[in-house]
Amino acid sequence: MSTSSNPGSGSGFPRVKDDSERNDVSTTRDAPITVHLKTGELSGERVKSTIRTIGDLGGIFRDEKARQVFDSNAIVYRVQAFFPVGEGVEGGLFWGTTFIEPGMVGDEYFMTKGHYHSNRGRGEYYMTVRGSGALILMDESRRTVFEPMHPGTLHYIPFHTAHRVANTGESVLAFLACWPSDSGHDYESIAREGFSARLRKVGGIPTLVEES
Ligand code: S6P
Ligand code: ZN
Repeated sequence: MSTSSNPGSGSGFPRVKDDSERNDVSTTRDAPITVHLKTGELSGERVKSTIRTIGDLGGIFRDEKARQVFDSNAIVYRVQAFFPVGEGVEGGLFWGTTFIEPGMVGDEYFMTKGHYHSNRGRGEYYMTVRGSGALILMDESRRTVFEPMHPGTLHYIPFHTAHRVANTGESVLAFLACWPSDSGHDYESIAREGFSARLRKVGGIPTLVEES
């Protein structure tokens, strides 16, 4: 099969005209994305970043007073992601890295908000590249478990499963993720019902403690 040449490739990579509905073989050839394997950092013109601060995480931690002691602008985590097609498009895949700072709110580790995929029939992969942490998984019968995360650990998140990550170490935790572009994020169910257990530091050890 012959491949068509890219007219702009001699003088660098041309900008992609429309990110949202693209579905052709030049998606990353025209505007490459690279992953720094030691840090997880993504680079490329089309990488988008999101930051979550302590102020964004009201209602997430058990000890609300301990959360309010922090500067509300303190960063808890940030996400870099590549969306080759629009959010909600069926058949595509997204890629991202999440970086969680070390820290504690009361006896809970800095962690992500956590979500189900709005389209419950969508799974996901995570792979840890830096630091140590825990992937907390809860199925729809509200059974919660966690998997330890260390550089190189691969985590399959089954569909119909809420997921959240806590940084249990003393340095930044970074993990790569790949998920279907029609997954969506259901944060509301977590805001309303929470996880059935919280990962707390008990006697110095990350321990899942059932909510009473
Ligand atoms: C997306 C994937 C991750 C999270 C990220 C932040 O499906 O699971 O990219 O979005 O780890 O977590 P959260 O719960 O704030 O979206
Ligand atoms: Zn997800």
